[in-house]
Order: sequence, then C-alpha cells, then structure tokens
Amino acid sequence: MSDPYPTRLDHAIAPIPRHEPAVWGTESDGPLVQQQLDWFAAQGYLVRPDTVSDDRLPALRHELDRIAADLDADDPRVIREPGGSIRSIFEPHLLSELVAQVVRLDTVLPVARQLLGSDVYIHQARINLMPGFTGTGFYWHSDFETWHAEDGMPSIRAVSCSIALTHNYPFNGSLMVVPGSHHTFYPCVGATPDNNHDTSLVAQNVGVPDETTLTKAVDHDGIDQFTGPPGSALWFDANLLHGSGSNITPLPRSNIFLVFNSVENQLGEPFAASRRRPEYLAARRAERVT
Ligand code: 6CS
Ligand code: FE
Repeated sequence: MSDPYPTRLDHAIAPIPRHEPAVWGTESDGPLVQQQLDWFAAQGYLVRPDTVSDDRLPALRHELDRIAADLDADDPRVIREPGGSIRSIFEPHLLSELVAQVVRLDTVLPVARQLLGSDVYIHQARINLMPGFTGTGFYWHSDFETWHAEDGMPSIRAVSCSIALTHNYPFNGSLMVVPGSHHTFYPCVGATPDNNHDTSLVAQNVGVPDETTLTKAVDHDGIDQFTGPPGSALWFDANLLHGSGSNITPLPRSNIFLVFNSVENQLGEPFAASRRRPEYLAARRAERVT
C-alpha cells in the first residue's frame, strides 16, 4: 500500500490535503451538539470547561507526585527536563486508578467516541508537568506526523484530550494551536534517527514543519491559545499544528494528555522509521475503553 502521508523525506514535497473527516460521528452519537461538532471540524479543536470536577483535582495533582515517587529513577516512562526535573510521565492511566477513572468520565469517553465515530482505545497518555521556572516548551508539530511515521498509525482518526490540572495562563507555557491546520498534512524533511524518542520527547528536531511552512500556516490561520482553570479540557485533532513555549513563571502548567485512537485505526508498521516505538508511547495491546 502506498503511503498516503509521506514524511521524513530527503527532499521537500508539497503539503497534502487531508483525506479524512475531522468529525466521524453525529450529534446523536454523544454529548457534543452540532455547533460544537461543526467548530471542531472547521478549527480542529474544542475547549470544554468543567471536564474534571474540582473535587477530583487535588487528589489528581497529588497523584502526579505519587506516581513519580513510585517509579524507578531510570524508568523510561519518566521524561526529565535538561535540568533534571520531571517533564512528562507516560502511561499514567495504567499507573493510577484516579487517572484511569478520568478516561471513563462521561465528559471524556463519550466525547472521544463521538468525534471518532467508533469505539476507542488509549493510543498514548501522559502527564506533562511543565514545572515552574524549568519547564521547557514543545516546538511546533503535528502529533499525527509522528504517530504515522514512527508508530504506523494509518489514518487521521485520533484525538487528544488535554485536561488542565493547574491553571493554564497565557504566560506559563500553555498550548498554542494553529486553528484549521488539521486540514493539511505537512510532509517533513529529515529521516527518523534510530531510537528518536530518546531525544524527541524533550526536543523534537525531526518531523517538524519548516519555518516557511509555519509562517504561511500562521499567516493564513493565526494562533489560538488554550487557557483556563484546572478541570478545563482542550480536545484537538491528531493532525493539528500545536506547540508551547517554556515556563519561566513560578506557576506549573500540569496537564493530563489522553490520546484516543479509533479501533478502526490500529497501528501497523512505522511508515518512516526503522523499528516500532515502545508500548508506553504507542499502544498495540490496549483494549477498547468501555
Ligand atoms: O512523540 C510523541 O508521541 C509525542 N510528542 C509530542 C511532542 N507530542 C505528541 C506526543 O506526545
Ligand atoms: Fe504534541
């Protein structure tokens, strides 16, 4: 089968119009009303306040520290900032019952099923701590570009749900998106190094659009930023260009990221990498979430 979304090439090629819809379900399939579905289809993202209730938040924030303390210092699921502070923890839904409960909230799971129009499973989950003073950012990228190239995700039929555990302000490293950029797949130049994830989860240098592409996309669509109180959620399409700046404030920007993939979109072999990534980055044995 030829690759519908070639990337990690040795030469630049033109952007590729997206083949798939962004919204696979209908208004009757879940809690989102038509206006929200239309907004997500057009813009590639949707903010939903009050996704996690206040009573759950203190325990979830404490869970962050508990998980980190329980894991071995060299556990590969713990990604550290250059200065040594924890940047991300992967598989929190398997390490914490409280996080597993969030996956199944009626403000979360039904939304994923509705957007993807099918049963779903967790492709990847992580907690990004974005700690105060030392939290470094994430350069502009499309998650799908990585999941297609390195994890063998065939189609753009996955969605991320970023849930704020602390207040996401404009100034503490909050996620920025290029609205509407999900309509276009931007092939990237540069082959995938072996074990790329050893470095890409701290600083992604391969599979990122070039500055000309980013400038054109932002000129055309602008930049929106996800801000809001703890408990708010940002749903965004797997192919939406996003990134975040560093956090030099004392205020951590900790979020739970849940990535739902359609059970109709199971991973195959990487399209542009020499070997599969580990299970904690790209689930291949996960059960559908019920
Ligand atoms: O490589 C990945 O799967 C991760 N990298 C980034 C920067 N965002 C998506 C995903 O968590
Ligand atoms: Fe990302």
